[in-house]
Amino acid sequence: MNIKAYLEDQKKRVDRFLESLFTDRKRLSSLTESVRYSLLAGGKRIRPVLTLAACEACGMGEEGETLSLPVGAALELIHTYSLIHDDLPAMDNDDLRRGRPTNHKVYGEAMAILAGDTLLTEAFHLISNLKTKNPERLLKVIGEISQAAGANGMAGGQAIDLEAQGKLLLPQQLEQLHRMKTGCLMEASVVVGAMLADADTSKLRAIRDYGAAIGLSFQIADDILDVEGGTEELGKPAGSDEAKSKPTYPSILGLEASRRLAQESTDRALNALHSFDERAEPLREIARYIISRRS
Ligand code: GRG
Repeated sequence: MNIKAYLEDQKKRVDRFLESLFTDRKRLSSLTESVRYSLLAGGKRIRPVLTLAACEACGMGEEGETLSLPVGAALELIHTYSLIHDDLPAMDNDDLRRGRPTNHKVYGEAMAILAGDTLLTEAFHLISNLKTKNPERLLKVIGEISQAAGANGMAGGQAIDLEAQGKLLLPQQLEQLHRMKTGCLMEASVVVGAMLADADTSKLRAIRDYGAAIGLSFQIADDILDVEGGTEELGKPAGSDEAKSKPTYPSILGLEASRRLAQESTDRALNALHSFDERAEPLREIARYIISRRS
């Protein structure tokens, strides 16, 4: 399959859906402007695409077809909130994101905080508003995503990351940090796709293993790109991890060992899908793409 064309098509579907959000004329304000500024600034849309691909791999199901796109979009809202808050002066203090000035550089810190709060909150509203014959399943989806974004996931990982700056971490500690900060939301992206397709326990387990493994390889690839990529390709300043004394895979293991670890993690992701048929091909290709991407 042509993974580039697949990713491009799915990204377009996601972008169209995201375009339709925060457009209520009565509620248009500088807050919604600032939300749309970051939400529609581009981005690979990898989390919603993972939701769509996992749903497809598990057979889509009656409601998977209609619900996987809005649920995937909700994950992109949460991801965008995390980027806006991550860029704030109190956190990473970055000026550039997705190739444009960061949200707080354009709208000010207070509005950027509110834009993040809005995106996180509205993500759950979006899911809770979906029409379903199986509300219990949607509750499970909400549970999965909220756990991945909260203290045991992304926010908790970000807290550990802040405290780790300038410190030497063991490889296991680095893995735990990244598992929480980046991996949990990526894992949730595929798990909710599988839930919406009514996957059985063994399929759900396999999809979760796949998600955990690509979450790790995504982060290692991100660390390597920060060393090797250019600012234009990345849409954010290259070399910023080192400049901020952040512990990263290349700084702890070296570049070669980091590449090996990313490949091993990709192999684990592919192994997790061994019992899936050709409908899992997009997931397999995404796993390969994650470690070969340039942005
Ligand atoms: C503020 C609670 C809170 C959390 C922030 C995700 C995160 C936690 C910070 C982002 C810092 C960062 C660059 C992490 C590395 C991995 C990562 C999430 C990269 C950005 O995601 P992509 O590559 O970005 O999917 P696009 O722009 O394509 O959406």
